[in-house]
This record gives sequence, structure tokens and C-alpha cells, in this order.
Amino acid sequence: MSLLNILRYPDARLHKIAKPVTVFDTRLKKLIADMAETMYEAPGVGLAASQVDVHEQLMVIDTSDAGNDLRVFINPQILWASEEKQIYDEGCLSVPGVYDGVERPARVKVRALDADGNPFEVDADGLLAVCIQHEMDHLMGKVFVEYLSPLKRNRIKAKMLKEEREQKRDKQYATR
Ligand code: GNR
Ligand code: NI
Repeated sequence: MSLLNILRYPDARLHKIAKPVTVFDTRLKKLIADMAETMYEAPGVGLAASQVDVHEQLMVIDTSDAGNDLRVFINPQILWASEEKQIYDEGCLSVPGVYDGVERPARVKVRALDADGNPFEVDADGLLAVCIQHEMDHLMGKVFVEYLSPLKRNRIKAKMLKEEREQKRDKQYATR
């Protein structure tokens, strides 16, 4: 297994649209294992393939307290979303340190394929419903900050670019 590099906002590759998975082979199994390891190490409750620069419809989620309930969603589709909404304070491994409220349907019914290509459906609410929608957005090239006001988004963008510059400078300094 290996840890994967997580792209950081505002990286243009986060806006690429993922293509459906068509081949269920050992390469896919390794990618799933590496994504799960990367998510647990971060730590995060979900990770979309787009975040590790793989533009295929694949995401891993574990919203359990113990971190022992890994769910793999391939080619996910929302079958139904509730009229009722919930506002959740979201974060993202691609936008570290930033949390803000996002309103989404409170409950969703989702159909997807598992790692072996077998279809399954889940009825989700609470954090799982939030996470499924957050990860599916990534697959469509959307990052949660795009739901915030342009003012907030621009501040976040500036903060992320500043941190990126500082990290590059620190790295150069370390090798001199
Ligand atoms: O780890 C994560 N936590 C989280 C918290 C609230 C709403 C969504 C999330 S998903 C995030 C991991 C991530 O960035 N997935 O794309
Ligand atoms: Ni995210």
C-alpha cells in the first residue's frame, strides 16, 4: 500500500470531470486500498479519486467513530434526494483548515457499484449523506467552497496560495 498525494485547492485538476470505471481489475483494487490508506492517515471521513488526480468515478467513505466501516462507491448515482435540507459545517482534505456551513438535501438514496462491480443501494442521512454528496461533487469537479459566497471563496483562495508559497519557501530553505 502507499500514501497518495492529495491535490490542494485551487489546483485546476480538482475541476476535471471523472469518467465511469469500466474495468474491475487488480489496478482498481490497489487504487482503492491506497485511497483508503490515504483517507485514514489524513485523517478524513471520505476521499474522492479526483483528489488524488485520478479522474474516475470512485470514492471511499468511512464515517464510523471506530474507523472500521469502509465503504467504496464506484459510478455512484443519486436516485432520490429529500426536499428537507440540512446545513453541515463541511471541511475538505483539499482545503485544509477551512470549515463552513453548506446546505444540502438531508437524506439521499444512492446506487453504486462495489469493488467487484456488484451494484448496491444505500439510504443515507446525517454525516454519511453529507459525505456522499461532498465526494460526488468532487467527481463532478466541484469543491465545497464553490457553495460559499465569492467573498469567502476569494479569501480562502488567497489563504491557500499564501500557504503554498510559504511551504515552497520552507522546502527550499531546508535544502540549502
Ligand atoms: O474528512 C472530511 N470531513 C468532512 C466533514 C464534513 C463534511 C464533509 C467532509 S469530507 C472530508 C474529506 C474530504 O475532503 N473528502 O472529499
Ligand atoms: Ni473533499
